[in-house]
Amino acid sequence: MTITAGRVIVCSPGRNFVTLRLETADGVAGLGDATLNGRELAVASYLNDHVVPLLIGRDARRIEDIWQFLYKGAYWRRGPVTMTAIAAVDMALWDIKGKALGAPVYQLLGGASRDAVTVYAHASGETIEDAVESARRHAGMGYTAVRVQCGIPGVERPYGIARGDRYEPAERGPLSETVWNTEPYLAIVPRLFDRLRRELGSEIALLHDAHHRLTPIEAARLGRALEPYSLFWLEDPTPAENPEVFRLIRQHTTTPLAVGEVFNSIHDCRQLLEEQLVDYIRTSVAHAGGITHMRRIAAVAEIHGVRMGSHGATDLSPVCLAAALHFDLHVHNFGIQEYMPHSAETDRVFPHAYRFHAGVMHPGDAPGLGVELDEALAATFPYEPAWLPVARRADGTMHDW
Ligand code: CS2
Ligand code: MG
Repeated sequence: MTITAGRVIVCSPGRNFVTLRLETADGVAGLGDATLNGRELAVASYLNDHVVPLLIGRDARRIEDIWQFLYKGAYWRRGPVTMTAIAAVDMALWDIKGKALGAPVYQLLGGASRDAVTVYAHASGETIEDAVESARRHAGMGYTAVRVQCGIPGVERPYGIARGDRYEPAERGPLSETVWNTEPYLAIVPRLFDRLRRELGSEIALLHDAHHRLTPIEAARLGRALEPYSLFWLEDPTPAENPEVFRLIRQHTTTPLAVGEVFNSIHDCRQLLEEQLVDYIRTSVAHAGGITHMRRIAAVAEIHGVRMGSHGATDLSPVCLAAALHFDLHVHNFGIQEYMPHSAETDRVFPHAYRFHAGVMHPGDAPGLGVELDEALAATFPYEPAWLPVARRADGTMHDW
């Protein structure tokens, strides 16, 4: 099982993806997702220039040792670029191991802890009425959980509102600057959830993403205002670089909190877990060191009564979604998985075994991760620079996007 080659494939079937393909002397190849939205080529270079040359000749079966080799061996630890590159190698090695042993990855992890993985959909609309309608439509498609975002009076292009049939934050062409205003946001979100509960009832799980835009006391105020509507979670209420600020939010509200989509390591999560300052950790397999490192985060979360809820935006490729589904199906302290269906072009470039039915997903039973990459088709969708927008307050001050 000697690694003989590693190739980085950058393609843009609707949006940019970076994929690592590792090959072995036995003819078994594996895929890993290395997409870091808006900073794609940095990871491609890290892999091509600094990782792949070191992998040639190594035993692909030694997943743990290769993880430690890449993490400790670089001397420079953590950070999104490094951890995304390590994650891509890790996913590809689990894929290879599964294919070599003829087993889906979730079986290698210890088998299924549940029959299927509950996912939440994205519902959104410019107005409360449109957002409620979108949530109702998703409930009609079988989803039992929906994240709901709506437009904010006076805020042009707020976060999370679908344009056309899907939400895609990265934009091709010049960088766009949006304007943010917290007060009208804090006023409208409780009204949105009041309508949702009145119209959709108490059964459906409702989620909301504040996308790191609030100060701790604003987040506390929103959490408290949302308590009557029993959210499944309030996501990224405030930037989480300093975990201590979550103490203040916790003092004021029982609305469950979720964080983690920009985390890269267990060290980002540790204090939040130890002090039980959050209820869900939402790290992604692609940005937090792969399946190998996600297992460690989940193990620490479990002893503190915190559940996992993998980030699953469309900027994570089908390879990452598959890896997340194998992990979710297995991990005992699973919460919920985000699911934003990829575009038809993306699905054609990455044929996959995972499937959605009636609000739940299953990774399928194909050996490995169960995702392939049609490289000839991928080559017809060359990389196109794209940027995540930035946000400023009305007086021009940079704000968290
Ligand atoms: C988001 C993402 O899915 C989510 O919860 O917060 O859409 C996020 O904005 C993107 O993944 C950024 O790349
Ligand atoms: Mg989010």
